[in-house]
Amino acid sequence: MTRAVIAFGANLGDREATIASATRAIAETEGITLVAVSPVYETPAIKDSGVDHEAPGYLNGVVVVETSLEPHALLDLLQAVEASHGRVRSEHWGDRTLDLDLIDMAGVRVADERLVLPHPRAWERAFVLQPWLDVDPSAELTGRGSVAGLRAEARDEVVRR
Ligand code: A4P
Ligand code: MG
Repeated sequence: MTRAVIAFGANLGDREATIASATRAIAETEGITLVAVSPVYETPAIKDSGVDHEAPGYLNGVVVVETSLEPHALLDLLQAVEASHGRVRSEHWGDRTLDLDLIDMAGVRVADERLVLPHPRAWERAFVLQPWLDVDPSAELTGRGSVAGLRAEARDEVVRR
């Protein structure tokens, strides 16, 4: 079993209901045991151009799991759960009902056309680091060091719900 951190983000539709339903779908999957579900944070949308206060705000958080799935099989699951919750891919970093990102899998490194692990932008995102820290104060991001240290440097704004 490998510990994996999955980040969720939603900024369209009934965000709480989507997150609750997606968490349930992940937890019910064979080969996955839910370890922790973080508090949820309200966060302004980050676009290529920076913070976009005009776009609908996000709810963000993380779930920590133990899994026997290989990284790509876990990504397949996350994409299936996104699809079953109405995710449509159009604009890059566009608004979405649900985004599920694989953040870290306990030291595993992957870099291919489908999957980059650890997630290349997690280290600088308070909307990932803060909820992860809440459920695991001693967490380490593979190759980047302590989540607490990274969180202290992250500038984006998160407000606990
Ligand atoms: N992919 C590669 N590595 C991974 C990984 N570790 N986890 C590939 C998940 N997917 C991974 O993702 C595009 C492709 O990345 C997938 O086909 C997968 O094979 P996507 O979910 O289709 O598109 P995306 O999420 O728009 O792209 P991207 O670049 O992953 O975006 P980010 O970095 O996830 O950012 N602002 C706030 N406040 N909160 C947010 O949650 N999220 C984003 C998306 C932007 N702004 C945000 C938030
Ligand atoms: Mg994504």
